[in-house]
Amino acid sequence: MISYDVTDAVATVTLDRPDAMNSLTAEVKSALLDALRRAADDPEARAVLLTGSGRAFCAGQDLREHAANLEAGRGLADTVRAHYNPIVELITTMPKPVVAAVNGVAAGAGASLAFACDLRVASEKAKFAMAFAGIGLAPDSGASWTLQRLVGPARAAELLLLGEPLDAARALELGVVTRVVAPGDVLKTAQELAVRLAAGPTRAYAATKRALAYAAAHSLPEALALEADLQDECAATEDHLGATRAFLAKEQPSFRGR
Ligand code: T3D
Repeated sequence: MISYDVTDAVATVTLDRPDAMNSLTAEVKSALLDALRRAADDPEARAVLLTGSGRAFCAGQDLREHAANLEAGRGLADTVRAHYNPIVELITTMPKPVVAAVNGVAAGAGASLAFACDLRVASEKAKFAMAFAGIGLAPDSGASWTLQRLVGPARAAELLLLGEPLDAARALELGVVTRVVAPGDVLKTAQELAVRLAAGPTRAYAATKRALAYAAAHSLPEALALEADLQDECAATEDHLGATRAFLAKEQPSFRGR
């Protein structure tokens, strides 16, 4: 259901349930959380790639399991708190960059997963479907937070209330995705981006993620204070010293993530 592989310092986590468009059962969500925890803790991995197998990235909640829960009187079976929230918190806070290779449709919580990543490479055939309202639900898995930061509050309201799918070209225009490429090039392009990030200053990237998340919900003086602390931390890294020396020697820096 979920595969995990580390190559060239990139941990690739693949949703592997193509017959159901990689939709998310409780079992898949637990396995996804485990794989993301493994990637976050893996000293061999300095960047993470999240993708789906087959023609979809992820169709969101498995609606067959969801219907069974509703019919049995279990409601949502607490999956938002137990699964979706920790998955999204982990993607957004893990101290390494996470790239989504959006190989096909990303719907509901599947779109939210892509929005939670730091960068998104999409297939020309991908689309983002804010499918929540279509089945009488409100956004979850962070879409209320991430989407408006990507496109602004007015567009986020439009996308979430009207639920009209966003094709890849429009997603690029609105800044939802970093790059749009031919379907056969999605994984390769996302891997190249992830490999590039994995060869970068991992601790500075971690600090950048923290600074961006913090600044989104704090005042300028508070953001400045955290920037100063994080810059002290970065300044004490081997990578910073090495890159500064490399600059002065007119050489390319070589980052080790330390
Ligand atoms: O506990 C909670 O539920 C709370 C959390 C909620 C978070 C959410 O994610 S809510 C949103 C849930 N997702 C959706 O509403 C999306 C439903 N799917 C679709 O709208 C469409 O299937 C797609 C836009 C994703 C793709 O459309 P299309 O035309 O390319 O494919 P299709 O023919 O509709 O689907 C192909 C198969 O995948 C089909 O199965 P079949 O008939 O071949 O056996 C379809 O039922 C299945 N499938 C697609 N999405 C889901 C799914 N099966 C289970 N769950 C799905 N989400």
